[in-house]
Amino acid sequence: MRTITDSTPRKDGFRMPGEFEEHKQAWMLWPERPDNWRNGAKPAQQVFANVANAIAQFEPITVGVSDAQFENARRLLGENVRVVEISSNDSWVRDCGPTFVKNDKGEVRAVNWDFNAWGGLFDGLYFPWDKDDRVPAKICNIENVDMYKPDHFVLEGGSIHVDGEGTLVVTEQCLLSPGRNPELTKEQIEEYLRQYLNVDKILWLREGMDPDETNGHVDDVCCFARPGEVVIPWTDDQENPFYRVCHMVYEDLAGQTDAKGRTLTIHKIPLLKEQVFITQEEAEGIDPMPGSAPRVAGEMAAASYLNYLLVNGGVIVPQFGDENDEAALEALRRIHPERKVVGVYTREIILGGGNIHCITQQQPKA
Ligand code: KQY
Repeated sequence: MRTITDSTPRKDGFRMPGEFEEHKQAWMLWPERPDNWRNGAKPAQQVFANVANAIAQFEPITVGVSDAQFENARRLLGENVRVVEISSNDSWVRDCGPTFVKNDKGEVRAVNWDFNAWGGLFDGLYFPWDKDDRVPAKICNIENVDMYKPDHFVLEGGSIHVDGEGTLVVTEQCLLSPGRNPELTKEQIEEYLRQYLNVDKILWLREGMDPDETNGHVDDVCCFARPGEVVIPWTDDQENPFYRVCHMVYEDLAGQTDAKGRTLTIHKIPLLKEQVFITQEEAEGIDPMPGSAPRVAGEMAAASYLNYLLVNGGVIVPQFGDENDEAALEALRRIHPERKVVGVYTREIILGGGNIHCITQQQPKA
């Protein structure tokens, strides 16, 4: 495996494929830190296993696990799930993992961004994050994939979605946040994105849904179903706390064209009817630790059905026990008639700060 510091994917003809393109496999990391996952992470581990086992119905899945958790993870994960030893600070491989890129010959490489736990010492969620920051290199080593290393550029995978044909969607709230790359201007950030994702058009949304956790990652509010078609969450209920942001996302996208000049088709999927609030009992199961953002009873989670993962022939969708669970699945069946839509109950993951998209990372087929 080579580390490439003197070129970029754009210069070498590599681009980030859309998530809807064919995957070789998906990656996950195993949760265990008790200051983020309640009850020693036991309930979360069962849900992570359910997500991995659901993905395994569609494509290979590899889960990175610490030595201490190897036997436990092996017991909960299906036989068709590959388990490898990778130490990490937490389990958000979407954000700390590599971003894979591919060229027209089908060769695959990766980009290893800097990771600083969603804002570093400014407003990051835990310290230290050094093990997370080494995850991309470890995955690339295991896969023998050459890896681009930009010169000090902080980015998380959950803050980007591409159409694979030159269009990228991001939020200003996240990419321009002071905890990421405060020394860079918006134009300089755009140049990094153009070079390392090989995109020609960047669609800037103003905000995402979770200002506190990820500074508004795009993967709760917009993704591509296929080139020319985006999906956003929606509600007409003005009392819904996410009404304002959904409508703002719609305004930012309506009438926009993509890199190929197509006017975007905007698909809407429902928001939850009732919000998810962390209960007293759930909060009491978390071990507070210095250096980690506290989780307190009554806190509202940024729960979104949009934090789903596209897999080969399928869509793995968060479910919350909400009145709109089935409507979200139905909407995705209409948007993706070519895929099987599978729901997984993920309250435990949203209590930890994310959902299915945040805990997974796709590796394109070479
Ligand atoms: O992508 C995400 N939503 C990750 C959130 C991290 C939460 C850490 N407690």
